[in-house]
Amino acid sequence: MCDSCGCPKTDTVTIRKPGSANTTTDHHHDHHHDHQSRTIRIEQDVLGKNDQVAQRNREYFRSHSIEVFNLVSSPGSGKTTILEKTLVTMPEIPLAVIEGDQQTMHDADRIAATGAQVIQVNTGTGCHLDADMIDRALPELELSDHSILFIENVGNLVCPAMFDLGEACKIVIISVTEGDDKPLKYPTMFRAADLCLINKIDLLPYVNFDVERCRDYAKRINHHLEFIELSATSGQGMSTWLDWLRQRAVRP
Ligand SMILES: Nc1nc2c(ncn2[C@@H]2O[C@H](COP(=O)(O)OP(=O)(O)O)[C@@H](O)[C@H]2O)c(=O)[nH]1
Ligand SMILES: [Mg+2]
Repeated sequence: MCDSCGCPKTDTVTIRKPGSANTTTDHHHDHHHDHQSRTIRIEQDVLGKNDQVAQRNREYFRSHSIEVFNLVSSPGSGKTTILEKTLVTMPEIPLAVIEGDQQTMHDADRIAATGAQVIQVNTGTGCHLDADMIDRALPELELSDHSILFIENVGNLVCPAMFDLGEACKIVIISVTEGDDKPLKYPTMFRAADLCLINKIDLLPYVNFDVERCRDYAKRINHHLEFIELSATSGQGMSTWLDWLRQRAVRP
């Protein structure tokens, strides 16, 4: 459970048995309303402060022509592997990475092994990166003008959707081992993203994942969402992804 973003919103929780009508939870105690309004107030405070810092980050990135992508997904979808492959195959644009995880330097070590600039942010019990963490990490990197900064968020399809970091856009990654219904189950994340990478397509022959159904579900949530199907390990689709990045990078 996250200790900083105020989830879950008790007013939107429903509990249901298959085949039965919705039962909205009633949080039975005398201070129900106080409790709810306090939760909402805390959330508004947290998100309001975050948005101010995110805006400052965004202005900094814009003034230096740095294109920033916030990579969001469940744990294990292949974010770090995609980044490793991207970093070694796109030498013409300066690239840097901010890694977010609750614990360990594992991902930063993997990225550092490619020769790219990287800084790790460990969030402890926190389940997402926020704009202030990015603000504090930035002085540790020497970002060049006209570069790309990737932010690998903490593996979580829920809370990172709510936190603007000052990025140009969020990129949601789903791998074919996760099930094609995830866009319907986690709509906030798919609504917040501009691009969806469908990763691990080398495993399609072995899993029950319908790519068209996944795209259709995601389009119901976000009509503007773009898709790239790829396999970070086999390299299939990687050139489409690299072309997408090249088009987004701000030219000198
Ligand atoms: N088969 C297959 N495995 C992959 C692919 N991309 C990543 N993986 C594996 O998935 C696991 C999790 O990858 P990782 O990049 O650490 O995921 P992250 O938690 O999202 O950063 C690792 O064992 C990777 O080798 C892929 O395209 N195909
Ligand atoms: Mg990772």
